[in-house]
Amino acid sequence: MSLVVDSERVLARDPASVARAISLVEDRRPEAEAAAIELLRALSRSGRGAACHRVGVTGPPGVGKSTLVSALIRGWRARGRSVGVLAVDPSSPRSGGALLGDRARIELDPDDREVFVRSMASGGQLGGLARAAGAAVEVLSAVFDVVLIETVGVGQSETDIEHVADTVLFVVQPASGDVLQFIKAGIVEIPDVVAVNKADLGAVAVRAVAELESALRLGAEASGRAEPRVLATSASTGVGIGEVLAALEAHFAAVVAGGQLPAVRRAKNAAWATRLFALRYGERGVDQRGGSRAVRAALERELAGGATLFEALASVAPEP
Ligand SMILES: Nc1nc2c(ncn2[C@@H]2O[C@H](COP(=O)(O)OP(=O)(O)O)[C@@H](O)[C@H]2O)c(=O)[nH]1
Ligand SMILES: [Mg+2]
Repeated sequence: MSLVVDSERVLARDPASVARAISLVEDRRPEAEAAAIELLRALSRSGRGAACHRVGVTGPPGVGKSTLVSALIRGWRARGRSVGVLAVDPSSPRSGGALLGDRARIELDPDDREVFVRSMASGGQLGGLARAAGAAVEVLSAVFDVVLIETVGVGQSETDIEHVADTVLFVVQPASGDVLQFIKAGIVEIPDVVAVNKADLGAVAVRAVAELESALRLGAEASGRAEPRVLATSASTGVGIGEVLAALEAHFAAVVAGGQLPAVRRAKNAAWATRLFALRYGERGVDQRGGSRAVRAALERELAGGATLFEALASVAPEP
């Protein structure tokens, strides 16, 4: 495969070019990294990623994330917005539910060029997000109005999503112990919106909404963060989808209106870059660059100077 991807064709939403762009940022060979940096720089010059709304969708396996994502895609398409989806599949075979890719192929219009769905293996990485997910999100952000990132969240490990998303939607299902697990695992500080899916299961869903609301209220009081909306949904019948969509958009609109978006994204990028640095160079690499805080400060400087994620990592790399 040629390593050159035409950024103009990516920006024009040519599906094959978008797919190749993501393959390029996933490619770990050094020569691919140079081409990926080139491409990300060209996409970033377009300035198009600035207005994109990046939505992370996470939660335990089998709760209906993919079904909900399909419904959200249809909702945004009905509003004339283009949607790129990155579904990060767990490498573990012990997962419930179908892969979004398969579902989307069945339920969405295959000729609609304004929707793009891509799966990525998480490689068993802690946090469930693939190593290349941040760069893939950068690619999709330059191309689509909305980017959805679906990841499987299992307990405490699922915190990386907030570094690549502007808005985090947490999905749970009633009567599965999810609610309790959610509270115990300290995930209460991550979501901006919570969907209690499978509300068609009845009273048990109503109870789960109430329990979550009180837990999240306490969490918000403790952390000073805004209290997330909790909404009952039935992704398979479409109940509550419009409300979730509105809540996601309201969260993003508030961040944009407050003028915090550029600063929030810079901080998230720096946190994500620091995670990637540690994954790539290990504890020894971090120590060699003066510890985690120094690494983060150096990466922050690079990113503030306009470097892409990969460029920042390359400039801060430890001596071989
Ligand atoms: N009863 C009910 N089942 C649902 C609902 N949403 C999804 N499901 C089912 O739950 C299973 C897992 O859904 P999926 O979207 O693959 O879950 P994921 O693993 O979280 O992505 C599938 O059999 C879905 O048909 C819902 O709102 N109500
Ligand atoms: Mg899924």
